[in-house]
Amino acid sequence: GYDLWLRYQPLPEAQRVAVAPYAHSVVAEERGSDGTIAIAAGEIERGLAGLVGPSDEAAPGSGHVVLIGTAAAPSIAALDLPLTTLGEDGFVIRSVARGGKHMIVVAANRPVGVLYGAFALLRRLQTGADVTAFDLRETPRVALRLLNHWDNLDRTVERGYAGQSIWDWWKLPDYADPRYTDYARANASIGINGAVLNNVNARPDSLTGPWIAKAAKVADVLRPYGIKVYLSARWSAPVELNETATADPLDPAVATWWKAKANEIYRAIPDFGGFLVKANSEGQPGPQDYKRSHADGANMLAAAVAPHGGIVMWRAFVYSQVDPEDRAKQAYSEFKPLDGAFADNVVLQVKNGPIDFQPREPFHPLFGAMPKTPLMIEFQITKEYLGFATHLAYLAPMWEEALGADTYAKGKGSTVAKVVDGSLERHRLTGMAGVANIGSDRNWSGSTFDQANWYAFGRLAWDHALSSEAIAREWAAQTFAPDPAVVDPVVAMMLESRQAVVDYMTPLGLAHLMATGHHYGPGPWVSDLARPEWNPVYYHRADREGIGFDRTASGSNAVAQYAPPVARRFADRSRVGDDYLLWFHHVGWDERMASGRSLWAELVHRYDRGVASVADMQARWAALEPRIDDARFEQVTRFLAIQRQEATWWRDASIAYFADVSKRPLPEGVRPPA
Ligand code: GCW
Repeated sequence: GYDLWLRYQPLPEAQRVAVAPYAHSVVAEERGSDGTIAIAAGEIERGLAGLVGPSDEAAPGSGHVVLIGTAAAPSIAALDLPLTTLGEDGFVIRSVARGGKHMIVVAANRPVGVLYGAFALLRRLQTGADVTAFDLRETPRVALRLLNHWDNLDRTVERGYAGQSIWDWWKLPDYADPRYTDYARANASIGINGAVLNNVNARPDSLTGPWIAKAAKVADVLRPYGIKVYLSARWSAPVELNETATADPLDPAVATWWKAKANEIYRAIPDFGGFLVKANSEGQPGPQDYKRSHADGANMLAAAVAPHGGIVMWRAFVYSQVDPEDRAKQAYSEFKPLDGAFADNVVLQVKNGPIDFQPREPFHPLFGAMPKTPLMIEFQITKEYLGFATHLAYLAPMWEEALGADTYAKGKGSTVAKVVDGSLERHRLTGMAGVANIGSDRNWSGSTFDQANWYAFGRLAWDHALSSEAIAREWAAQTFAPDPAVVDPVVAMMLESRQAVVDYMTPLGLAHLMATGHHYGPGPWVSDLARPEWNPVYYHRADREGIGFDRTASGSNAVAQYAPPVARRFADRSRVGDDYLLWFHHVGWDERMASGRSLWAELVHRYDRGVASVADMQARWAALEPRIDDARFEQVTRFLAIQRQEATWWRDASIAYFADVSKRPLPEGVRPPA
């Protein structure tokens, strides 16, 4: 599992023979002068050697070559390729025939584009491309394609299920684990170009000299792969380090401190990306502690990094007692009035949904609501609320759903994706952030199938128009084998997996029913936590009559935060659809659903369906035994067994609880847990 999707196993015979003549003829004129080009050339050689294996056809002298480089390479310049429209990161791949000889050309404006092209070439070869027919042009849809590590300085990882942090802070900066290079390579292969190294629940120490030196060493390793380093900043750092008396953003001493701090960081890391900030949320300090706004805070930090070309990513994940009526409304209430108040190098980082990375949420109402402010989307790759590393849940369908949601901000077709990629309001500062699921486990992500979520995040950040199915197919072909007998069933499992989790954990628009703190396993009955919005009962609102959170005008009216056509649909019990029904409505247990069942019967049906999906995944996987190596086959088999048991636990515990609240009889076959 360590090799991820970069295994480069021998191709099927017919294709192997076609690719072999190129295997020893990579021409890269800038190889000696540019580290990134050298990496790209080396990657193609390594990849082709694996895909072709030892073979006669691979003997040098075939005359076929792979030619890579930027326009600074004479052979590339001579081809007169249309590079100008490729921007900073785009690339072209062309098959060119010259006198019976064939060339595959990978060209870009910058070396990193060539590196992306190299990985794209290898990916295409593993998914059946014809070597003589390349005519490909790709540019990424967003500028910032970032991983957010919630990694603490003691190497624990908040919501991490794949072992310790890969950043070995103790040995840095004197020793850089070779794993950092493998990390960079894997990320470059999917177009990731930035990493926030430390947790958004940040410590002040991470901004002190010794830690800056450690981050600088990591930055040195990641740089040739086109990956910039960013840091999470703790708002109160200057006070906690005893260097200022206050953290008030309008106090000149505070602004001066951050300027000096930025200068210090840029001396060590000249291409430092900037800061990520979680402020006034879940106990993190922030400008509101000084009666200043999020904009006051973000702009002060932005001024400190602006001279160096840095940015500030200010998170919109805030909730406190301000809006006790409905937590889902708070971010919009706080940020919407600040539209237009942020500096040019500030981008708001908004989670896909208004609560918190639930298995299914409607899109966040801030998307489309702040036209003057660039908005990044934040997804959680690590599966805090979807069964940690053991449950199989492929998340691309969830992200696809969020990106495809129509905000109607400028009429029909104003999708979240268009807000995020800047095309709706012509923003240039665009991006997607994914909370990493990477740790020091041998397989990086805690399970084989969780590698697919890392992969899919990168691919969607590169091109949100890719379908979750297409991404699953690529991943399965590279990770297991490019054989339909493997790819088809694996992809089928992946595509049903997320809905399965929704069904057995939070069906019909329910949310936040997980057990307290760790969020693993069911806890819909919990009602005694200090803050109302920490309790699952706050979210499901089940009583004798019905279940669901009324967010229409008769309730919290959260629907009013959406553009009118969306608000009308969500508020309309007959048009909202089953998936978001109980998110927006409190519905009587006996009311009829689209299926013709009563709500109670539908709820039970969904829980059952979720468990049945897991059984289905088990059967599909079992049939793959002859085609998958023992180690991975065995681990997935055992994890699916855990998932089956726990899906049943979720179903039985949830139904038993809701049966008790609603005073309905327990359906047959449901065993209330002890
Ligand atoms: O999902 C919640 C998590 C917290 C996390 C927070 C956030 C980093 O339970 O662990 O803190 O979101 O996104 O800030």
